[in-house]
Amino acid sequence: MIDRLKVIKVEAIAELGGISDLTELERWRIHYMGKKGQLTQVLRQLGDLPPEDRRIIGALANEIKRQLEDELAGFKSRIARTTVESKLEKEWIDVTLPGYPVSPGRLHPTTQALREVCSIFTSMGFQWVEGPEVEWEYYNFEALNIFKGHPAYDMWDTLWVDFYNEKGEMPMLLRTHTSPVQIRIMEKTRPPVRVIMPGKVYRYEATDATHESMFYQVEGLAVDKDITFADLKGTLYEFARRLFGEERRVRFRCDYFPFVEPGVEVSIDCLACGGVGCRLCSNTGWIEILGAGMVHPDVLRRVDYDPEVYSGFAFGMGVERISMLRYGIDDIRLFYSNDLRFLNQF
Ligand code: FA5
Repeated sequence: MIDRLKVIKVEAIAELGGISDLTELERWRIHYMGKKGQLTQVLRQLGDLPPEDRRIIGALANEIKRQLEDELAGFKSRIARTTVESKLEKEWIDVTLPGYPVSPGRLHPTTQALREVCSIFTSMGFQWVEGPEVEWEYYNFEALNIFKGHPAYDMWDTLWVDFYNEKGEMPMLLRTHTSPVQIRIMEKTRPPVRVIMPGKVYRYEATDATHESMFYQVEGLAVDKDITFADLKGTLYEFARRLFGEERRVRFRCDYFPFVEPGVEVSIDCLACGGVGCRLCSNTGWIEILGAGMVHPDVLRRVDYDPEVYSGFAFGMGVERISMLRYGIDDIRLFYSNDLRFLNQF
């Protein structure tokens, strides 16, 4: 039995030398040390031996078993090491290579213009506030003196939302201008009020080179004792000069908005031709930038401001149109068509 054990040991170690993968190794283990393995069979027969032989042969068999187990463990760790090494060899990367350039992006031209416009007004003491884009009919129209059936409803072709107040009487809409924020602010505050209200507005209209169905406006409102039309003019002159340059001329002409009295349209002399007349200004020499006026007394009354004590002015401008003028952009649809060739220029 001793010879048999020695043969098993020599054969096992020799066989191990020719093994190259883990599957073969497992087969080897089962062959020698599995339940019916060569070595296991010898160990099973130990019980039949006289005690003296059992002690000697048992010690030898256990010693051989331990040696084979050590060989097995050593082999496994060698295979694992070479597998990792060859994997590293195959999959190496050069970590010193420069990465792909990542474009940090930039602000959209509308955002740039909006921030510039608002920073001019905040430097004059106006506070920046925002209101909801989905608005009640009351704030968008009635609170601003635009009543049902009034022809002024047509001035703001509206996108209605299928949602009503609890009584089912008042629908919601996508606000057609930023003027409803005037009412929300005045309802919550007492004069003096000086706010600018930027945001998105929506109109149900066919788009063309100067009309979008979604665009941005910046609204302004100042209410206090003794505010006059001269304050409105002074503020808007200052704004136009700071945004478009010291040499700009500003024109005020009568216009109609139901929530102001008097109402005006404000234009600057054409940046392209200097006022002589060209295609950009339709040969008039002037380009309209905003609507404005003195807050109508009925609007003040509706928010519980006494028009005998308080007066105010308001204005509203289209932000994309301001950018178009400054950069000579001839089609408003470029702003939201996501063409990087256009956007990268700003
Ligand atoms: C108004 O929306 C008034 N709420 C402005 C106002 C506020 C008047 C406070 C008096 C007091 P209007 O519809 O004219 O007015 O629009 C104001 C500006 O928005 C226009 O001068 C123009 O610059 C811009 N605008 C109007 N319609 C469009 C459109 N479809 N696409 C892009 N810009 C537009």
